Amino acid sequence: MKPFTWEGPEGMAAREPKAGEAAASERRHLGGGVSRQVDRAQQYGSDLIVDLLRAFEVEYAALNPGATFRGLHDSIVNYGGNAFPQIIQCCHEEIAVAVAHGYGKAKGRPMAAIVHDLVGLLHATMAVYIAWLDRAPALVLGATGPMATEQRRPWIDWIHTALVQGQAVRDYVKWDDQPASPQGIVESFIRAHRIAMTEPRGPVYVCFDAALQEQRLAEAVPVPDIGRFAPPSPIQGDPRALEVAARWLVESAHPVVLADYVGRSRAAVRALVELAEMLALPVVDLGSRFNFPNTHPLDLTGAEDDLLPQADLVLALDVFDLQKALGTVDRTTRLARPLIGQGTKIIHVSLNELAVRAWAQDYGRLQPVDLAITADTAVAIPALASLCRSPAHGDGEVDCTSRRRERRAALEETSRRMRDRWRSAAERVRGARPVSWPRLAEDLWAVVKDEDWVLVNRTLRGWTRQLWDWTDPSQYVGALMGGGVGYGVGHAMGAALAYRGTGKLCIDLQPDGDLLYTPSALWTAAHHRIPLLIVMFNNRSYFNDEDHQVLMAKARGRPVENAHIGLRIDDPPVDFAGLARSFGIHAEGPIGDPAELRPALERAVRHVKTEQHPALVDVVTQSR
Ligand SMILES: Cc1ncc(C[n+]2csc(CCOP(=O)(O)OP(=O)(O)O)c2C)c(N)n1
Ligand SMILES: [Mg+2]
Repeated sequence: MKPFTWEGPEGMAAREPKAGEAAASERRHLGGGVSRQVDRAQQYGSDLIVDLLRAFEVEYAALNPGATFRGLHDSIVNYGGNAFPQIIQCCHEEIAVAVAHGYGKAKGRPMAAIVHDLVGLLHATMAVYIAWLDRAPALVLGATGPMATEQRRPWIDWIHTALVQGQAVRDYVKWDDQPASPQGIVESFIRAHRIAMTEPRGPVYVCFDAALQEQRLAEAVPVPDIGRFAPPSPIQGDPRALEVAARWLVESAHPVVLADYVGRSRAAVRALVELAEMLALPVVDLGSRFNFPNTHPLDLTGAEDDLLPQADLVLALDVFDLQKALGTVDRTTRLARPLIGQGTKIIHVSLNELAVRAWAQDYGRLQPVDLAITADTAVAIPALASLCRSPAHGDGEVDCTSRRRERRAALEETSRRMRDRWRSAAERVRGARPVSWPRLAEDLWAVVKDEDWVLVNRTLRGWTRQLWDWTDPSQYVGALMGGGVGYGVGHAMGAALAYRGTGKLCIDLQPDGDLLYTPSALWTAAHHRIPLLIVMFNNRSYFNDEDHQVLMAKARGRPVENAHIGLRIDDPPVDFAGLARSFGIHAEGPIGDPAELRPALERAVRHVKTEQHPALVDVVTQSR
């Protein structure tokens, strides 16, 4: 009997590359120097790890090398033939994990990041934390000096070994383990994969003892049929609770939908569109994923300040931080104020309760909710839509049909007016020098709108959503949830790896300060021929914080002229195009004259498409 496997939310890749397509294209460009001889007989503990990676079709392993996994490194290359997984050589462990994070999000299944013992793991920690916050699957594989102390090399194997290493990330991975035998490796790996892929998804860490990796196996250890260890089917909400939610939705006069992580599943987005159309619901996309097409007249993203105070019901779908979603914050006092009224009912459908840990306070402020439903929105939204469609929730005594028609007309009008405002605001700054953010969004749109594009890092503070047509979940991999700077380019490269060979044009909207943390990622992009269009919005500042210093100065009556100290990146200005070229990447800039922008973007897009290689355009922009 074949084991039942639930297919899970669809990955967002437009087309799976054919077997070996991406690797073959890379080999063509990397040239010779690689022995074709591959040893296919499993002999060592680390060969077994490669068999497991291959069984799960793990395409890539991002790594920075280290002696504690020299066994595994050798096995990937000489036993696995550097395919499934293929090594993605990174210059920093934070980049390696960011790549795995971006890939897992875009592909819907994990790749591996291999991090050297304690020092590599400690470098990787912020990236692991961000993957955790973003609920993205990632296999973080680590290594340790031998636990059998007599097998340790003096000094280095002691200073780089901790008891137990997983503790460094335990509070922000879904699971960690350190198997102690070949059979233990099998069980640990399979369990880790399943846990990473079970919603809410996340990174896992498995640490392999160096001696166990290098141990000669008396006989080959078989990998079981992994089909029988698939993740469980998704969690559906309590039917009675869904019934109540459907009734409240149907009866509400002023409902508002807030959608945050819904876009993990294409089916959920489809069902949300259906639900919104059926009941004339305004949808606000909070942006952790692509949740709702902006071309839909019921997309009211940006109108929440007007809608929430009127709302009698809020349907929150997979919202990361409810307090933030339901209110507004005063930047000077840091105090949050709710936008909803006292009597607004709140329904929250999410998996948040399953991701609570005591260490990170990522669960946010305690928020009263009238109906909390633990469920995966991938199955709960379709269920809600079908309940609302059923005759039991028909019009009843209230004339819902005409009320909804009126509501929809009013919402469409609000949406039209909001879009007109955005276009006029963009028009007003079109000629600004250096380039304004809306101008950058407009010129880039003109260049990519006929491409099969996907935004793999940022949105230009929403301008691309406000001025472009976002029609499909595969056009945006979602926000970087961690707010940790230094992360964008690695994450973007991971997503671009997931899409390599699919014909999609991957676009990284890249701030300057962020890139300066991890510029060596550009070398990896060039070396592995990752087709990625990097468009910088370079304001020559850590401007987010400059803004805070201005605010402090004003609040305290201190000189605003000092607010740039420790924050500007303009003396000297960084030559990002020169930096990128030094890593072997086609690059242009700095471009501050808006008239030069579009031709440079056109050349860069052509380069990415024809050469299947990264390109960077350094655009000097307004601060914000
Ligand atoms: C690892 C880390 N260090 C510091 C910060 C504080 N921080 C938040 S935004 C920001 C500025 C980032 O500059 P840039 O990427 O150029 O974006 P800009 O604000 O200029 O648009 C900093 C330093 C952070 N969030 N994460
Ligand atoms: Mg900046």
